[in-house]
Formats: sequence, structure tokens, C-alpha cells
Amino acid sequence: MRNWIRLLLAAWAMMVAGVAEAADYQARSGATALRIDALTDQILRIRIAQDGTFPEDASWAVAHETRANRVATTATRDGFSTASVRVAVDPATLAVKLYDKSGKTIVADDARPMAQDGRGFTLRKAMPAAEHYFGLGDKTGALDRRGGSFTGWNTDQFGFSSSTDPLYKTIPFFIGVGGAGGSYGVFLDNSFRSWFDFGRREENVLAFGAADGPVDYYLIAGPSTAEVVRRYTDLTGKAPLVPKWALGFQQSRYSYMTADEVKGIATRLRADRVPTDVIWLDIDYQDRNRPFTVNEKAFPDLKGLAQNLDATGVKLVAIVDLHVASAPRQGYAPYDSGVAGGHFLRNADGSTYVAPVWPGPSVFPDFTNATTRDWWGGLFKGFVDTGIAGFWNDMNEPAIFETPSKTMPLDVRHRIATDDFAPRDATHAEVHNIYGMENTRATYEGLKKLRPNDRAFVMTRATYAGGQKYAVTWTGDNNASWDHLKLSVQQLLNLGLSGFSYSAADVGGFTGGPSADLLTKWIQIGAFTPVFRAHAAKDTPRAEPWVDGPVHLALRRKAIEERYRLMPYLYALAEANARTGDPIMRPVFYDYPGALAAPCDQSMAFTLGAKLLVASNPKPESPQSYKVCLPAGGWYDYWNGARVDAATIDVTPRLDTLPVYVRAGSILPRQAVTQSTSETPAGPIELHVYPGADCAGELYADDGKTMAFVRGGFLRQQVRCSVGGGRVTIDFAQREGTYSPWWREMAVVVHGRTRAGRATLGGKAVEAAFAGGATTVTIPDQAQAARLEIR
Ligand code: NBV
Repeated sequence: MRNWIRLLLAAWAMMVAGVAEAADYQARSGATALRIDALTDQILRIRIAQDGTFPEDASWAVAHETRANRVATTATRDGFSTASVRVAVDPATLAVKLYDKSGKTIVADDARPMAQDGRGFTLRKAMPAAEHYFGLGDKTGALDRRGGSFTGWNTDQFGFSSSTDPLYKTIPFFIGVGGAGGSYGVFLDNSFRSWFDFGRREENVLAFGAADGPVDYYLIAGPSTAEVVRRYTDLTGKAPLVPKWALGFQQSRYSYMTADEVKGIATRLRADRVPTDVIWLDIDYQDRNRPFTVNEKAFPDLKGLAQNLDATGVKLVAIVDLHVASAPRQGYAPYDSGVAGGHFLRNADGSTYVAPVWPGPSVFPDFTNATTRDWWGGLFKGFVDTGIAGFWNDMNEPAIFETPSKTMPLDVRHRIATDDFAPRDATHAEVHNIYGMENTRATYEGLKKLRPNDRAFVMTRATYAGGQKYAVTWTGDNNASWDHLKLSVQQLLNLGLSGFSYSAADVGGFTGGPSADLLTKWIQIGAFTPVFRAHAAKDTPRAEPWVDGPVHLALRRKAIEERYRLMPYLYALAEANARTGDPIMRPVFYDYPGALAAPCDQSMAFTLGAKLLVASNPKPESPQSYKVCLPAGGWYDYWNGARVDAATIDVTPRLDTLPVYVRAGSILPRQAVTQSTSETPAGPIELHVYPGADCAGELYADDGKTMAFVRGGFLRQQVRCSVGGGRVTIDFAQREGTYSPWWREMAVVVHGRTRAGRATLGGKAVEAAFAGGATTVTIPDQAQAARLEIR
């Protein structure tokens, strides 16, 4: 046959099949077709077509190249296997079972694996008694999703409670932990209204589905939870490394109304020695709440303000909501250029969709159209030139005023013209859950285009799976209550497991107004969370660190200072996250799986990286003592360096401190306190050594703001320690990267000692000092392989 005829026939066959290439595995039962593709040995994509015709292969969350990935599979009697897992399919019901190589069940469909209800569908899986479920982003309820039922429909939930559902985001990904075959992940890649039920409606049945759209989901094998999260972020993308200032303390309020007020806040923070990196501008800095405008009366010289603050180490992040004022013939450029480019959403009848939000009647960019995203991204040029360091995309569920649904009518029309989607019009019902994410994509990519060598910082309220590639997120309009402090920890933990390693909750609570004790405790805990931002609503009492007098201010300062001391560790965690997907803040069982069965209430315990365990009070308002379970292997008290070997400890809550422990076998880099991340710390970099098994740590540094680190402009150095033969040995590996650090000296502080001992560096004696149970040896910076010994 002539080549072109063959090609034509092949193309026709593909159209009929509706899919691009042959599946690794296909089965049919009646009209229903199932296909399974092995993207990697542990990531399987499962698609089901009820009528035998698969819809187009496209995704908002998983890039084309990732979806196109295949590994070799081996056909078996009832399915196939990869190098890591075996899949068995029941030919009658098309029920799928996933086993590990030793035959243990990882996850199995229920006997009735799927039901269709109109255009919607439900998938059902077995729910073993031993399994616990995590993920789904920042949904309320307990940390463990077992027994819960959740809806995925991005919703503006002002003043949400600890059981409100749905919230602002839809991240249709969960992890099953504790089953026979280890942890696994399930990601339902469907943008319509979705739902997840963990045995609430039907005992021992895990059910999930969507109101419409493709049956297209991924099973991700572990066996560890960490492997599942890493693979999920291989699939949907890693959060890029943020500029270092984004890890500093951030002060916000709705709103700091004038430039003078902003200056006053910055001056007071500095005068009170509260380390701070960012002040946020909420909607009132704008002219009539119009995005990309400035109220010139209140902020007559925004550029000057940004410059002056920057000189003191304070950046400005400004809110830019997506609703563009519908302002014809008023010289409002975002509206005019948007209309000219055809960038706004339309009603079903083709007219422009106009609805009320902050600016009054507003129009809405068509973010699923690549051309519109481009246009939107370009609008940031003015603010970027003004020196605004980062941007805040709020209200992007999208929130609409004066309508019971709080959002757009479901028949509003979006244009899909992007990625590998076939260009077409789509309804809001399909686009709603990804609209906020595409808003942040437009912002992020716009910033990257304007300043390719700078890291972009965007924070969003609404998002979807994979949105971590574009923006950090926060949990929206929480409340100043102890209940919400607890909820926030659980929300951030589940966000981290859902790919959003950079997350924040309004420290102090958005609505209400925190008591002095609550704000202090929230700041203490917030200091150990990925994005540390205090924020409060309009008409609430002031909630800056100083408002409750000097005693509270001192406690708050102490907590914030500790974060800045830990900055080298925190920053290294952020950089590792960009490569691996390991969350910065983690549930204890992430690194210590045994913790899942620990006999303590660990609902407020978490780790920052694997090495620091923050054991906050599970009843944060209660003065009663509580038990802390420490995973086996030994720990040290972070505050005094004392060795703690007990498996459980009774802790009496105190306002002035938070129980924090360091894993025995850790080397933690620390530095002197600075007032911002842009200030050079005084003195040496400190390496705190906590002897124990597999003792190691890493030093990571770069310029903290540009992309030079991807071109070798970083510093990475492994440091190991061991104890034996009556001495502690610290081995510095040869450094990688070309970045030269701010420090000239290293202070090695070995904890858990009873005397100074004699220290040698490369065999030559160096001075060792003893204080507070630790030996400190200060040596010149070691860029090459070197050995320090303390006898
Ligand atoms: O922009 C104002 C607020 C903002 O402060 C808050 O953080 C967002 O979640 N925004 C919601 C709009 C309205 C709040 C009542």
C-alpha cells in the first residue's frame, strides 16, 4: 500500500478509536472499553469509555510529554505487569486490581467497579479497615479523610467553619496509607464537579466520581507515602523554588489603606525588631477596586514606596484579582485591550458575560485561551517595573457577587485553545474548577516572560491539581479561633501531600480577631509552616505583632527570629522540594511510617523536613498536659539541645514555647538572626550536629532570587557525622556548584556532650569551647572535602 494511504487509514483508525496510540492494555465488556497505560513502572493511567469511544487525550494537570511516557509491560493471563506492579482485570466487570510484586494488594476495585448516572460516573474501590486517607488539598475535617465525604467545586467560602465543604480549591488526588501493599495515590483528572467518599455513604467502599467528563484517572504505587507524593508531582509538576524572601515573615491586612500606613507598619516592625520580608497590599491600594490601577491619592508614589521599603529589606506583594471592571470608554486599558483582543468570557448567546464583583460590573478573562493568558500576563509590566515583588490572585474560584451560586452560570462559554486540547468552546461547568489555576498560570507565565531571570511569586486562593507549578496557595477566609488554628495545621499538611508544598493560612485568623494568646500561639506555630503570613479582615481588631503589649511582642519576636535562624535549613528544604516534591511541612508518618499507629493524639504534630518535629498541642486551647510520641531512633530538644530518648513525653502546654524536637542523626544549618532574608547574617554559618544513626545534613545556598541556580549558581555540600572510638567525626564532602556563600567561617556545634573535648581539623588542633551541653568549634569555611574530629 502506498505510504500516504496507509497514513490516512491509520489516522482514520485513530479517530474512530478516539485515542492517539495503542494502549498498553485494553479490555472490553459489552459496550464499555477500558484502557490502561503504564507511564512509569509505578504510575498507571486508567481510562474507561462507557460507549466504547474514548474522548480526546488532553489534560489541565498533566503535561503532554508526561502523558506520552511509556514503560515496557509484560502481558499476563489476566492483565499485565511492569517492573514494579501487576495489574489484573476481571473480564466481566472490568474491575482492576493492583498488586505489588510479592502479590500484596495495593488497591482493588469493588465488585461493582463503576456506575454511570446520566453524564456522571462513580468509581468504587475496596476500603480496607487498616487504610487511612490523606490529600484532597485543604479540605476541612480531620487530617485523615476516612469516613469523610467531599465535593470538588471551587467556592468562595468567606468565614468557613471546620466542616465547610467545598472550599476554594479542587485537588482530586488522595493517598491511601496503611494497606497491605503500601501507600498508593489516586488522581482523578477531571475538571467537572467531582466528589470523593471515604466510606461515609457506603461502609467499606471508597467511591469517587464526577458530574461529567472523562473517566480518566491515575493509580500511583508507593510503597512509601513519600514515593507516592514524589510521583504525583512527577505527574502534575513540581512547585518551582520561590524567591527566598517568600520564606520570611509576611505582614498583611485587608487593607493597609495608604502609603503612609504601609510605611508606618514597616517602620514599626523594624523598630520592634520583628524580622519581616513582605508587606501585602490588599484591594484598597487600587483605584475603585480596578485591577492594574493604583489609587494615586492614597499611594501617590508606589514606585518610591517599593524602592524605599526594598532598601530596608521589605518587599511589596500586591493583590491583582481577575475581574476586570466593565468600563467602556473610560480609558481603562485592561478593559479596552481585553475587548479589542476578544479576551472576555461570553454568555451562551454570544454576548459578553458581565457580573458584579469588587469593581462593580466586571468582565472575566478567558484564561483557557493561550492568547488571553498572554495578554493578561503582559498587563503586569507596569507593576513589575514599579518594583512590586509578587502578586496575589484572589477571588478566582471565580467569586461572583449577588448570586446564590456565588459563581458564574454554568453555561457561560470559555474558549479552549491551549496545550493539546482540540480548540473548542466549553461550558463553565467544565472549566470552573481549573479557571483559578489558569488565572495563576497566566500571571506566572507573564511574570516569567517579563523577567525571565527572576523567580516569580504568585499566591492564589483557587486552584486545581498541578497548580503548584504556578502559585503558592493559602486557605482563604479562616477565623480567629483555636479551632481554626488546629484546622490550619491539618489543611497545610494535606495541601503538602497534594503537591502544594507552599501553603499558608492567615496567621491570627481572617475574621474575628485573635485573643493575645491565640495570636502568639499562631505565630509560634506559623513560624514552622511553609508560607508565614499574618492577615486579617477589614473591621477586625488590629493584629500586628505588637498589638498586645511587650510580653506578647517578645514571644512573637522570638518565634519569628527562630524561623530566620533556621532559614538555611528551610531554604534547603524548599530547594529539595523543587527537585523531589517532598513537602516542606509533613505529617509525622511521612518520614516515620510507624507514627500512624502511635498511641498519641498527633493531630497537631508535624515535621519541617524529616529532621524537626513540632509537637503542638492537639487541643491548642487547653492548658492540660498532653502526650507527645517520638518515633524510634532518638531525638533532641530543639531549644536546649538535651537528648530525649523516651518514646512518649508528657508535655504541659506553655504560652512561651512550642515543643520542637530534632532527630538524632541530624545536622541542621542555622545562622544569626537577620531582620530580613536580604540582610547578610553576622558571623559564621552554624552546623548543629545532633549525633545519632545515619547522621547527615546538607548545606544549600544560592542568590535567593534569580534563576542562576539552574545554571550551576548554587552551593551544595553534604556533611556527615559519626560517633565511635571515643570521638565525633564530621566529614565535609567536596562542594558542588559555583555559588560563593556569605559566610567565611563555620561554627560546628555538637550537641549532647559533657565536655569540650579536643578538636582537630585535618589532623591539626583547633579550639573547642563547651557551653550548655554542646561543643562549638569555629573553623574557616570548608569548601573541599575535610574532616573535623572531636575527642
Ligand atoms: O481582597 C480582600 C479579601 C482578602 O483580604 C482575603 O484574604 C480574601 O480571601 N478578599 C478575600 C475579598 C473579600 C473578603 C471578604
